Amino acid sequence: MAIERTFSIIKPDATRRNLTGAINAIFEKNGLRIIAQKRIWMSRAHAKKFYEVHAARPFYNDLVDFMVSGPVVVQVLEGENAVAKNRELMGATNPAQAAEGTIRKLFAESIEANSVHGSDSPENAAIEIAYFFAGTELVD
Ligand code: DGI
Repeated sequence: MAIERTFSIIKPDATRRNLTGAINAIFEKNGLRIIAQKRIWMSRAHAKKFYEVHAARPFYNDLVDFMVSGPVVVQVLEGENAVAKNRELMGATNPAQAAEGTIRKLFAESIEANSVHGSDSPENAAIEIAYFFAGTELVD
C-alpha cells in the first residue's frame, strides 16, 4: 500500500473545547503523521469556497457560519492508506451513527458540530491540501 496524504480540519467546536491534542493523539497512535499544520480563523469567503460542493444543500449557510465561528486547525496527514484511514478514525458524519471509539463518537456535539473534516478521496485531498498549504509547508 502506497503512502498517501489527506487533508484534515479540527473544527471550531473541537478547538473551543481544547480537544486538538486529544484528536491528534488518535491520528498519531493509528499511524498517521502530521506533516503540515496551522491554526487559522477562516474568512467567510474561504469557508464558502471550501464547501462549495454543498452550496445547494439546505444546511450550507449554517455550515459556513459554523466553520467561521472560531479558529480551526488545518493539517495534512500522511501514512498508508491515509484517506480511508482518516475517514475510519473520524467515524460517520452524524455522531449518533458513528462507531464506538471514533473521533466523532467520542467528541462530536452534533451532525454539524462534528469536530473534524477529512478528505473523501485522494483527488479531493490533493485539491484541499493545495487550497490551504504551499508545497514548501509540507515537511515529512
Ligand atoms: O465528509 P463528511 O464531513 O462526513 O460529510 P459531508 O461531506 O456529507 O458534509 C460536510 C459537512 O456538512 C459535515 O461534516 C457536516 C455538514 N452536514 C452534512 N450533512 C448535514 C450537515 N449539517 C447539517 N446541519 N445537516 C446535515 O444533514
